[in-house]
Amino acid sequence: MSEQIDLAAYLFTRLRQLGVESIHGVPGDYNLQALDYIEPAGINWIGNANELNAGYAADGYGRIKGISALITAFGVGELSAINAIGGAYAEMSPVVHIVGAPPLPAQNARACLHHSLGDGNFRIFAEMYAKLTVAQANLTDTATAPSMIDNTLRQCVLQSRPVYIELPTNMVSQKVSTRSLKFPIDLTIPHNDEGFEDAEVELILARIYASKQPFIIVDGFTAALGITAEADELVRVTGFPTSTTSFGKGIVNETYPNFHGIYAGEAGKQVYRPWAESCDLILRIGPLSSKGGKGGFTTIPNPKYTIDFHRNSVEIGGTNSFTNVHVKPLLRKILNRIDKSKLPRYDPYPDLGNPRQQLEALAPAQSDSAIDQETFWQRISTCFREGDIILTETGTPSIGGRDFVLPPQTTLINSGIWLSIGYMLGASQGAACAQRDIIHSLNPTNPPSLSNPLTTPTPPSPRSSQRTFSGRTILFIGDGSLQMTAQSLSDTIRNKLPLTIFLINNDGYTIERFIHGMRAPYNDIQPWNYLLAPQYFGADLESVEYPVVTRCAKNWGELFEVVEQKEVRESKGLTIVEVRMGREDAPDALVKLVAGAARRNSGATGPAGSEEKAIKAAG
Ligand SMILES: Cc1ncc(C[n+]2csc(CCOP(=O)(O)OP(=O)(O)O)c2C)c(N)n1
Ligand SMILES: [Mg+2]
Repeated sequence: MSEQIDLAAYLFTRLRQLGVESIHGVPGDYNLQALDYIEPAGINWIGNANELNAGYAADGYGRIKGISALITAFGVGELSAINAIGGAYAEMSPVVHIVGAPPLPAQNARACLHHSLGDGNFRIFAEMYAKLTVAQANLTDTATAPSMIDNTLRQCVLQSRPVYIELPTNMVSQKVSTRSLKFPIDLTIPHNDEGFEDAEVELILARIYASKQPFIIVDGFTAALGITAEADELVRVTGFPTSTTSFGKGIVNETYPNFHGIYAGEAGKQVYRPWAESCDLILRIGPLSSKGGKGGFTTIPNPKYTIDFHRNSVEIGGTNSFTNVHVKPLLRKILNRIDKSKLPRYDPYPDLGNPRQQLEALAPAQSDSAIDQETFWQRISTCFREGDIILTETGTPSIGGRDFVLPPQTTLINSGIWLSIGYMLGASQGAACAQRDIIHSLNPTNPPSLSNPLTTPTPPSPRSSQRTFSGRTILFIGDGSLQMTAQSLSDTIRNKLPLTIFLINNDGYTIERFIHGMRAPYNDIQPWNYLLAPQYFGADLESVEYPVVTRCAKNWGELFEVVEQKEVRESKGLTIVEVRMGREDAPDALVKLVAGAARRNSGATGPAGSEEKAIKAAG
């Protein structure tokens, strides 16, 4: 083995070792030379049509695989991707953003180069990115570059947030030592101080044993913190009534009898709220925020009785906060020590509803009736299978998807706070790609055919405990959102990624109509011939290997017929099912949620009054 390697080869080898098997991005100055090193490192080049979609796709890939990479041009490319990186930061997705920077001599000479602002300042974009990434590396020195790369990648994985690497063109083929490549990057989570952790564990266990009405809420950061398995075990072992937030949906096995759907405060099911508010212990795992800034600000039943498990801290009762305690080993120790005989038992068990039974209790839909938002999300759940990756875009899909009844071993991606529409179309391309890469690497008949001996196959993501992959990625997206990033379909087709899209065509921005301007022209959009998109984007409509299936359903009868079709169920290629729904139809939860938003927009801070009044004011 040679002792030296080109710097770009070092970087891509490290990425491959960490599990990046496909890389997203767009060529352009000053990254072209670096792109030549991608394939030799055993990484597949996706080649997106634009950087924003590439960034969204990298985010989706990272949420499934535990790491992803994106490469863009300096200035123009990186700024196009910055919305995606902001979202990855906010929602904890591990994306390595590599920027091909101008050669150092030109930077030092403050040359007036294209893709710069022309003022000789080459730091400005890095400064912007420093605010949206957890670590940065500017690879200007061969002596320090390997350790800078290693440290940056380590932070990306451990903090599950984006990082930023600048690779000046003249550095690409500079030689660096291969010494560290022989050892994997150390990804071990720091140990907790023994005595301190013991005290924590005993305190939390004492609170659990003393409680009379405990409740578990699993939130969306659970996956990013790598504690999916621990959360699932806690739910199973304690048998405590459990909910997730919409961001955390799909993380724990939703077939457990003690799983009761989404808890969403004032926007959720009302039968549930008084019970939740009278709980004397709420264990919140991986909360998005400690202040409960979502679900209409009412998603924490009672902060006084809440124990929040964050990445590096535990907050008890909203007052007592322990920092520098790593949640994974802490939860593991709690699970190891838990004495089941001391756990409080519900007798009788509260009637909190069971999503599966609610689905079974639905009256059969009338074939010729319009497809309604109130029951669509439950009814479509019968199509889901173990191993599916399901995405719901902001708009009626993300709210409606709260009612999905998920089989075990499924992953749901739902935006928790960034809510940038169009994200899910790119993310679904990335997730489908990650799923394909995982299936490929899990198959023992597919040994890694890598020309670079330093790249070794890596196990799939530590983020999820999902071990079954169906090969299907299923996206629910509104017409307005699809129009934002439609070119992403081209990336999916180009890479022959299996993807099923349920396009909710309700003729515009329905969620916005409910917030403000029900019939206002700014909530209308240009109606597209959506089902012609594959043709426009150059899909081979005759292909057997990558079949393109497009269908439209205007009523329940048509929808049931479509989803029963073999080619739709198999979903081997690109499948688009256009689902027509009413412009002014929305799930009940959305009506309540936006009523809260409308109240706040008008300056109100008090508790919910009449929902209808607020809606009327909003419309
Ligand atoms: C990048 C971005 N621009 C604008 C918005 C504001 N916005 C939120 S939802 C929405 C409409 C979504 O419409 P559609 O996808 O058709 O879903 P629907 O509610 O109609 O089902 C808009 C414009 C946003 N969240 N993100
Ligand atoms: Mg719409």
